[in-house]
Amino acid sequence: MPDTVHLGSGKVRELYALDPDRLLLVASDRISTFDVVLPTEIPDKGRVLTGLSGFWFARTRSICPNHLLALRPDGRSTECRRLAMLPIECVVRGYLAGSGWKDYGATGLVCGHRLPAGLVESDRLPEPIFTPATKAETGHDENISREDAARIVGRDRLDEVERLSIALYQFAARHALARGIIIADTKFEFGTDADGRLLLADEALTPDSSRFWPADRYAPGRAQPAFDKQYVRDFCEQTGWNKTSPGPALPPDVVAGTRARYIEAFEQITGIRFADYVSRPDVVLSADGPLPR
Ligand code: Q0Z
Repeated sequence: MPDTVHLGSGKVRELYALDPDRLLLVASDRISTFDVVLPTEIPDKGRVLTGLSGFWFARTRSICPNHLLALRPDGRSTECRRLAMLPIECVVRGYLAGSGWKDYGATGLVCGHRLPAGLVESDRLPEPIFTPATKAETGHDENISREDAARIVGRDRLDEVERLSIALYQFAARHALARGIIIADTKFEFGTDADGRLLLADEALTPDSSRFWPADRYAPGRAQPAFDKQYVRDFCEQTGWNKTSPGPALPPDVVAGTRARYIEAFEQITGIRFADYVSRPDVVLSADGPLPR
């Protein structure tokens, strides 16, 4: 890509500058598990995640404006407004999993929220909670209290991102549950434009930024299978891999099964055939589903 400056790499994504006001976010087919990027790619994973993000950005504009300008014809690249990113992760949890479950077990609290006694792993919470975290350059994001988050972004800004994050989560979780997928929790990132307007940015409501659980297998009291990475995790456990880099190469059946799960999640949530997205990525951006030919 001539005229594009590479700004940075995430574990599975690349970021480029298009001009002073616009960025290009490219989702690769790389997959990580236990925080390690594996040597084998999952074909079309980047397209699935880009299409899902685009779908949510198009449908949540009335809740919160966002950075999306266009999807590229390759289906894996998003042109977006360049923003000043807030230095916190805006996590919303509707269910008790991951670090929320750990913190609850240790203290009965999650980021300062006092939860009812007697909850079990993966329980649905009485209402979704906002649990901000710091952005760790390397290693794990760290949960922080509302007070710490307020010291970082300011009280008014924090109130605003909390309200928007909960509203975005409630909209998406309700939509996904009606289509058989539980969004247990999710992470949003916000930024401000030159006029100080707050916009939703980065990726939104994808399996890489959220926990997606198949609703038909949901049973609290144990960890839930991930919608997307379960075959990969099961395979990695079988190999006896010690979860440090490099990870194991994935056999063809694990790749095919995982690819099928990503595509299934895309089609279940969007109601759009993945093949239609590949031939015309803009289909996810029209509010009424697939466009007429
Ligand atoms: C996103 C990231 C990736 C590495 C910065 N609209 C925006 N304006 C300014 N900055 C960002 C965005 Cl989305 C931004 N990241 C995360 C993405 C590779 C890091 F593809 N960092």
